[in-house]
Amino acid sequence: SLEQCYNMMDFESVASRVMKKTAWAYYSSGADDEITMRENHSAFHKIWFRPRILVDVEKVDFSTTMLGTKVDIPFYVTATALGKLGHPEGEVIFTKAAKKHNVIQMIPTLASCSFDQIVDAAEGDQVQWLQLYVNKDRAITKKIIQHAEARGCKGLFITVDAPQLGRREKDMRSKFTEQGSNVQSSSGAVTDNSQGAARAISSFIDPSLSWKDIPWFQSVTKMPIILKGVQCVEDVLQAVEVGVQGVVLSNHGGRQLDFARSGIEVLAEVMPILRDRGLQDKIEIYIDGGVRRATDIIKAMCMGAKGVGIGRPFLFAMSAYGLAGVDKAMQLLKDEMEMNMRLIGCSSIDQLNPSLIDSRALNSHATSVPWDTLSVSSYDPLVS
Ligand code: HOC
Repeated sequence: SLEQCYNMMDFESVASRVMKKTAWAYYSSGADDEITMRENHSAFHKIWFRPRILVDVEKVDFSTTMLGTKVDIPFYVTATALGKLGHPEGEVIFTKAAKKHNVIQMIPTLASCSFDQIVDAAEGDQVQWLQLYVNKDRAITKKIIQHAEARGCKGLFITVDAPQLGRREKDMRSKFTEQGSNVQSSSGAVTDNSQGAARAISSFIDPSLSWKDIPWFQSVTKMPIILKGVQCVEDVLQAVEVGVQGVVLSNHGGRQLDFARSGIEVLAEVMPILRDRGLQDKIEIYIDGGVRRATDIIKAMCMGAKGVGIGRPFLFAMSAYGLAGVDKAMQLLKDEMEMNMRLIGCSSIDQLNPSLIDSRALNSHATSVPWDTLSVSSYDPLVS
């Protein structure tokens, strides 16, 4: 029951049992052997705390700002496709939970609800961002961007890690046929259901997208532009160079290139170089992938992230318990955050800094990811 969910993993466990097999396959799958998907969370296990003691932590405030918006806690609901696979109300559940907890929702291009439904579900001055897959037809892309800006979106997150779809074999095996989604109308997607959900919805995406296109995006919108899916410091430096406002160090939840490094590991590469060059205030650095605990959030903030994106845990909470599930998931993260801030001796986000962690083990690729053969080969081609 919901009362018995004590952490993000509990929601995942319930979702794996209550979701339709095809829907579970789509949400839970990663690319190839799913090494990156598992490493995303395991990488946080290589970072340990160096707490300070005898600090007054009676009052703890973990609010912060992201792209100028004040939020209660340094996470945002990152974009995940096809919310109605998990729950008939789809992404508007995230909108409502994000409002209640005062965090930002990133609206996916490939949402099940229409973009306008998701914006209409927002209340008052609630802030939303747009995640963009760039369509081969730039007129469609321009229309989507300008509509989002007109409807009040405060950030444009362009996905740059998906020129082609990764192989998610669980999803491919489930031969998904999707119903009840308006993906086709909102994104121009072409449908081919024979290779799994992801392939069915992704053929409209432009693989020729390049750095040369960035000035065009800057010319069609005043929204801050953030590149989502950056994976090394060279590309962060180039992002600073072209004048975008942020990057998300992300490997798409381990769903694209297997053996891509975790966001937190890339952060460890990026921040010292940005600081050395005095560029740390020129760009906001976000990470996503594998965030399951407030300690993960705190580690990223200590290393210099501006915030973290959380995707699957909220999808699973929604699939298991609807709005009540997502509400509880967010509250659990807030509760964990308050306690762990106290335990490391910090009463506000600006006190988090690299001296509070020991991340020396992080860049060692003697990875601790358990090799779970079942997760990649539980299907028996002779039987199914
Ligand atoms: C090549 C485009 O983000 C997912 C979604 C949709 C994928 C589109 C990839 O399943 O990861």
